[in-house]
Parts: sequence; C-alpha cells; structure tokens
Amino acid sequence: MKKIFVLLLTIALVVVMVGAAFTAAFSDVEQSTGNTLTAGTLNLTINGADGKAAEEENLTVESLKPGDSGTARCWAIRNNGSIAGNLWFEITEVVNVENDLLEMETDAGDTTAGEGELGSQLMGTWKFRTSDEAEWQEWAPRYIDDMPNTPFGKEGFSEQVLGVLGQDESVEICLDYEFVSTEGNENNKAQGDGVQFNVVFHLEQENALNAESQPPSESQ
Ligand SMILES: [Ca+2]
Ligand SMILES: [Ca+2]
Ligand SMILES: [Ca+2]
Repeated sequence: MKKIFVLLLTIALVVVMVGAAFTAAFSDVEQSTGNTLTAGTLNLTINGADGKAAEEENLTVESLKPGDSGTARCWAIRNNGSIAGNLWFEITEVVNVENDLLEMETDAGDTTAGEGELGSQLMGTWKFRTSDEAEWQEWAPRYIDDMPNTPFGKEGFSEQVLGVLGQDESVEICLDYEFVSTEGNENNKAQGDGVQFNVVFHLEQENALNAESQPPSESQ
C-alpha cells in the first residue's frame, strides 16, 4: 500500500513538472532603462552676458543739449534656455539727479535742489526687430519720467507685442532719445542734470497660470 502511494506521488510530481515546463515554452522580455525627467530652463542673456555681467550692459550718453537726438543703446536679448517664453520689459527706478543746482537753473525757476529735470525733457522711443533684415517696430515716444509702470511688449498691456522667444532666439531692442527743445527757459532747468533708470527684461513661461507674473500697473 505504501509503495503504491509513493508511486502515485512520483507520477503526480512528474506530471506537474512536465506541465510546468510546457507553460514556459515561448517568452520574451524587453526593458527600458535610464529613464530620466529633467526640468527645462528659461534663461535670458543681454548681449551674451548673464547674471551680474548683464547688469554692466548699460548705456551712458553725456553732454546732451536741447535738440540732440540719437540711439542711446541697443541690446541683444536672447533666450539661452531650453524652452520658449514670452518676453517683455519695463523701466524701473527712474532717478533724476540734480548734480549742482547752477545759477542758470535757479534763474530759470528751478527750486528743487534735490531733484533734476532732465527726465521730464528727454523723450525716449523704444523699438525692436527680430533680425537684421526685419523692420523696426516702435512703441509710442514718451518722456523718461513717464516710462515706469509700462509693461513694454506684453500682450494685452502694450501696443507692440514682443511675443514668444524660443530656444536660442534673440531680439534686438534699442532706445532712441531726443532732448526736446522747450519754450522760454524751461530747458535751462535741466543744465547739468542727469537721469538714471533700470531696464528689466522678463522671460516668462508660456501658458503659465501665475497671477504674480501680471504686472502691477494698469495697461498702456
Ligand atoms: Ca540669465
Ligand atoms: Ca531741480
Ligand atoms: Ca535742474
């Protein structure tokens, strides 16, 4: 009886093993390895300079007199990152410097020793082009003093839209100036004065639902 039981168990094991061998007859395995997710970058450069070096890409125009005009400076603004973004810029921190309050200025009625008048007499026109062959496109001229709180180039806030700057794309942005001749002695109030400001370029992700990216000012 015991022998029969052992024999039956052996046969049963053989049947199971043969069955197991047949179920794994054909098979195949493939694998994908080294899977990586990486964030893209939005990185502006100004005339090829980045970060602190970009701050040095500024303009200096000296010894201006009424009637003078010209191009103060052009900047090549480039998206050196890996994803596209919307470009716009703003003028911030306009400071009118009186320097010395001269006799010609006080005679003309300049009574503010701590604040210059050049920014209210110097007209600026911002313009841009997307390539050397492209037409210049301009924003409406305005005095330097009136430039802050204007999101130049931002869709819905500006008459000219800079739009999308793709990877490795660049746009040339320039500032033309005109020292406006005024009636009477008004120009004399600006003798020796100076005006300083920052130009802040923004590159923002397309379709970003970020309320903080909206400029604080009203539309122009
Ligand atoms: Ca940068
Ligand atoms: Ca003054
Ligand atoms: Ca002055």
